[in-house]
Amino acid sequence: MPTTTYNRKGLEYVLDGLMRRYQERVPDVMAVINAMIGEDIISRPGDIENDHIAFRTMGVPHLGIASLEKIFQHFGYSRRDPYFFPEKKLNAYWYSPPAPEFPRIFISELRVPDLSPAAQVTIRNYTDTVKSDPVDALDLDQPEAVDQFLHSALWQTPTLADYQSLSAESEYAAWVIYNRYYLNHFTVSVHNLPEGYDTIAGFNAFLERKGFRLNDAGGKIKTSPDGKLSQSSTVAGMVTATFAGGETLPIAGSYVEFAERKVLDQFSDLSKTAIKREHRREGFEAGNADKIFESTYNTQTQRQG
Ligand code: OOG
Ligand code: NI
Repeated sequence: MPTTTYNRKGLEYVLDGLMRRYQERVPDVMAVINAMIGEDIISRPGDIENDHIAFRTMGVPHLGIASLEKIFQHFGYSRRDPYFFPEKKLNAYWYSPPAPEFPRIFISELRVPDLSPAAQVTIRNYTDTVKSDPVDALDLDQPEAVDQFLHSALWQTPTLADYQSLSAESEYAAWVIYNRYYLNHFTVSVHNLPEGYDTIAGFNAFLERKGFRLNDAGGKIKTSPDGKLSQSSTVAGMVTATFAGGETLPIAGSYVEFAERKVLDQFSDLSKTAIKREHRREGFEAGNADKIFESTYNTQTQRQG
């Protein structure tokens, strides 16, 4: 790992700002944390290891991954492996943090040119007002400015009709046109939790006992082919969206994810206390991610039972 110099305080400020808005919008965040405290799994919210956070973006000129990634690269993050989701028409990368106490970041992007001409026009009607990369105009050494940027509108509030027509073709497109850079999820690392809660199977059982609804696309546990990365997630709660004409509609907001990274075979003889992040399975898995995206899709949010 190269040594990087980065603004640690600034990064903490930006991540705290993201988490604060996310907690306010997503009741499941505090509900999960409080359930963990109530069950003595942790004693305070700060005990949770955040495996990663995730953003969604529009792949159009001046926006998308190429724009948003610059913020996190400035704070010492490094771009890692690419992922491609042909059916959902998405690209993604993950980013490793400058120090292991910070979360990884997963940024995806809608492949707008792959959509129908009509959907492209609808999206470009909003995003074409952005004439240059807004991140280039930001002073990245001012964490307050970055925090503001991540929570302000990049384009006009969509109309209900545009939201609905986009949603019919790409639920991801509809999610981004309304929700923008709001945090899509944070992720509780389960492998360092007390026994019984330190596997996705055990943690899911706890969550369901507490009444949380889990995304069941591809099964409630998504596991990589190497068997070393297992993930699950809640179904996104609904937020009341207010559209350009003043109409309101409950739409999918954000969700909470859970991840278990197993120790790599070459470190299998390490004692439990010697195991650090670098000894565990890194990165992401396209097959898992493909199903996790559906945490905000109608097939999950409108599911009965
Ligand atoms: C991201 C879905 C993928 C993961 O950990 O693989 C993901 C999203 O829903 O935007 O988070
Ligand atoms: Ni994730």
